[in-house]
Amino acid sequence: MRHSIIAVSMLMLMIPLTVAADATVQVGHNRLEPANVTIQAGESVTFHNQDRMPGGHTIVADDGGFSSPPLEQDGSWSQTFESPGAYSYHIEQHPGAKGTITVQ
Ligand SMILES: [Cu+2]
Repeated sequence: MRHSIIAVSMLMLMIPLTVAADATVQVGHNRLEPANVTIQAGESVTFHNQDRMPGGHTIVADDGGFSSPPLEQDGSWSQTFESPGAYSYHIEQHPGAKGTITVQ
């Protein structure tokens, strides 16, 4: 009995970890690592800004479909993608830093 309570408690602790980030992109000056990621519909991508930038780094969809707030150094932001497709994006402050999120 005690063991099953412990097992259930451990499962409940694991749930937030499994729904957190399905893919993570590291963001920096003119840098996205990896720039291209593939996820399943309903999963999310977390962008983590590593570099200090006046005003922060902003992640924006090329078509304006999504946009992050300005990310300070060590700031993170997640976007969930419900519909399959290819989503092109870039860093607003570094337009040459481009990537694609493929949702299957
Ligand atoms: Cu920068």
